[in-house]
Amino acid sequence: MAVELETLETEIESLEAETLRAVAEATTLDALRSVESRVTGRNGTLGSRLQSIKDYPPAQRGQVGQLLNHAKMRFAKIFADAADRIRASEAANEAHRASSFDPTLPGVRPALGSLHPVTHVQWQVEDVFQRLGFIIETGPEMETEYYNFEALNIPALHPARDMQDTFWLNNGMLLRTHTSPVQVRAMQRHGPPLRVLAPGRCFRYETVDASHENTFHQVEGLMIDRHISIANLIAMMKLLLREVFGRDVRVRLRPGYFPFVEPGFELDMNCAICDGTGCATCKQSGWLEILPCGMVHPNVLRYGKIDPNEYTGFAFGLGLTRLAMMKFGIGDIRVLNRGDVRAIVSPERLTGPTIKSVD
Ligand code: FA5
Repeated sequence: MAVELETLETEIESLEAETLRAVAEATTLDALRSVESRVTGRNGTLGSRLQSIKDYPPAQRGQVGQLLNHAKMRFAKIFADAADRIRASEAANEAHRASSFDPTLPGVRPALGSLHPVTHVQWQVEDVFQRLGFIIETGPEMETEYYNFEALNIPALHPARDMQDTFWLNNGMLLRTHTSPVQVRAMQRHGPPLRVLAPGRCFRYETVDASHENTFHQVEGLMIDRHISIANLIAMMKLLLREVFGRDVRVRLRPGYFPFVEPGFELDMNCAICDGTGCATCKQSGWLEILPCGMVHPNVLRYGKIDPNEYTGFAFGLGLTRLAMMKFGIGDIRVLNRGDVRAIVSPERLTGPTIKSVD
C-alpha cells in the first residue's frame, strides 16, 4: 500500500531506531538474522515497502524509490556492522576459553592398583631363592592321591591323611591340600642334585576363621644334594625370613610330625599382629605356625627315584598367606580372599609391622 512521502520518512526513522535497539540486543548471528529478516526480508517492514514502489504514481516513484533504497543501504550497513561485532565477540570468547586451559598444569593421576599382598611376598620369596640357584616349579591344583599322599609316605588309611581335610573330586582326584606333591614330581622330572621352589594354591575342607582359609597359598622348597644337613635348612629359613621382613625375625623351632620328613620341625614366628602378647590371629599363643620343615624322608627320595644313601635333602612348606598377613599386619586371613583389597594395601601398611629382632 502506498503511503504519503512524509509518513514514509517518519516510518523509516522509527524503524531505524527500533532496528538499532534490536540489533544491539542480538548476541548471536542467528538472532541477528531473525531481526534482519523481520526488517529487510521480502515480507519485512522495509522489504514490503520496497515492493510497493511500483504502486506510487510515476511522478512520486523516483523520490520514494530513492528514499527507500537509501534506507535499504543504511540498514544493510547496520546489519553488516552488527554481524562483524558478533563474530569478533565470539572469537574473543573462544580465545578466552582456549586460554583458560593450561596444558602445563599437572594432571590428575588415576588411582593405580598394586600387587595383592600374597603375590607381593610370593615374588619376594621367589627372588630370594632364585638368587640361591632354585628353579620355580608349579604342580597341578587338581592332584592325584598318589602325589598328594602316597608318594609323600602317607599310605591309604594312614592317620596323617586326616591332618589335612581334603576336597575329593568325583573323578577320584583331589584338590591338593599342600604344595608338597611338587616334591616327588620335581625329583622324577629333574633328578638330583635339585633346588626347587614351588609356590601355589592349596585347598582344605576346614572351618574358616581369622587364620584359616579353605583356599590359601603355600610355597614349597626342596633342596637335594650330597651332604645337606639340618644346619643348611635352618640357615636358609632364617635367610628367607630376614629377606622378607628386612630384619631378623624372632622364631622358634620345635619338633613337628610330617610323614615325609625325618626329623621334622615346626618353625613358628613371633606374631606380628599382637607383637607376641596374644590375639585372635595367633590364638592367644603369641606365635604363628608359618614354616613347617624337615629333612626329606628316605622313602620319599625313593619315590622320587633318588638313592637316599647317596643324597640327602631338606624341604619346607611355607604358609605364604600367613606370611603376607604378618608382613602387612593383616589380622584376618579372610580379607585376602575378598577381592577388594583397598584397605590392606594402604601405604602405612606397606611399611610392614614392627618385628622384634632375634639376638
Ligand atoms: C603342610 O602342608 C606340609 N606340606 C608342610 C611341609 C612341607 C612340612 C615340607 C615339611 C616339609 P601344614 O599343614 O602345617 O603342613 O601347612 C603348612 C603351612 O600352611 C602352615 O604352617 C600354615 O602357615 C599354612 N596353612 C595350613 N593350613 C592353612 C589354612 N587353612 N589357611 C591358611 N594357611 C594354612
